[in-house]
Amino acid sequence: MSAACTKKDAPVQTPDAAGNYPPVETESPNSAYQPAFAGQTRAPGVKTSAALDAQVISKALNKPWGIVTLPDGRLLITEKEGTLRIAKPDGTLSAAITGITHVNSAGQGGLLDVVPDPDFTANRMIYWTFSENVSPGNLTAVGKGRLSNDETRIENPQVIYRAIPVYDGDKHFGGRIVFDRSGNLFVSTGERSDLETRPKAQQLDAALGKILHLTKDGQPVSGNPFIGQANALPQIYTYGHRNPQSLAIHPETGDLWEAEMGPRGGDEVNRIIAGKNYGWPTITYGIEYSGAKVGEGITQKAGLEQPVYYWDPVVSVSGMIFYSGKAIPEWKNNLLIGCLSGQHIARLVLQDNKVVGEERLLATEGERFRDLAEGTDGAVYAVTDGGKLYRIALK
Ligand SMILES: [Ca+2]
Ligand SMILES: [Ca+2]
Repeated sequence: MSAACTKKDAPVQTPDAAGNYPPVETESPNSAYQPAFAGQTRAPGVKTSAALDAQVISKALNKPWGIVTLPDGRLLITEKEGTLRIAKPDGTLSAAITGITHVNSAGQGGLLDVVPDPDFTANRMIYWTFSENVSPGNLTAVGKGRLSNDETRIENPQVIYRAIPVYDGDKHFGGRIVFDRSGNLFVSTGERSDLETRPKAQQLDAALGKILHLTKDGQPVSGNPFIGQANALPQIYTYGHRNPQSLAIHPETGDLWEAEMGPRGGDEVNRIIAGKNYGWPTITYGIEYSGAKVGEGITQKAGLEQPVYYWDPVVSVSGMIFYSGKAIPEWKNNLLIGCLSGQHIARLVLQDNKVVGEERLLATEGERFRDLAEGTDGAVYAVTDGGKLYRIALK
């Protein structure tokens, strides 16, 4: 099956002199807020010029959440209920890989993201995030273990980090995990959604609503910004996040980028700088799902970071990657973001750390795109809530 990348019934558009199209979003915003700078939302539309081919190479995944490429080109995929699968680039799936226990898969929880160790070929270690039952509730936790030689189970699973405090809820676990270039981990946590826990995104004695920087043993990375500060957790890297569902390292600058689900009209992309406060819930674009304003209803405050980009209405950002340009050269260093309610893959063109172009890919598929990976072949692989695995390459 081949998929077009724009709506079949979309009017024929012609680009302006700069090659830009109208912004891809045509709906009215949910709020009356204005952006802090030009291009912070509704960037010019762009269109991939090469002909793309998107194939559904498997429909047999059970609620996939995270996908990542292994050094041999196969894909490691988490399933929310607590299992993993390995997919070959042709879509052939392994049996369910077991051994990860104590996963609470209620609501938005479950076995979430996974990454292989940078030395995976030698040590077969993997690291994952999950929502763990811890009396009297649950929390986002980070585990590690070894993929058995026969690839049927995870050996010696250990929990290396628990994002306290425990809370009895089923929302906003965050849960992306990536390696930095030094062999340490970045992990995102959500603020657990409820008004009771929301303020903890601003509190440094709680690991909710944070980006954490951890060693492979869950310890603070040397140089973390709050080490030695009273009443601050030394694993914290940045704070003021709502539900960060996306982390990726820029292939050239090495910067960490993040995207998070905001309130109604407030999904964000951020460039993450150690020690900074990304604002939630003190400042935000968008409004409560009830229609009320969030807090004081302000979008800017001195000392709090502005998002690089935001969407109003939201697209429900999920897993994202920077694309290398290997097989699709015109996407080099673009950000590709799986969107859930938006039911497309957002392609953002960046220049000087700003968004200068946006495209919606696979928007006619009707799928909630949960996470993406770039294969060693340069193809983009994407998993959907409906259990599909896509392979996107040039025609
Ligand atoms: Ca991933
Ligand atoms: Ca923010």
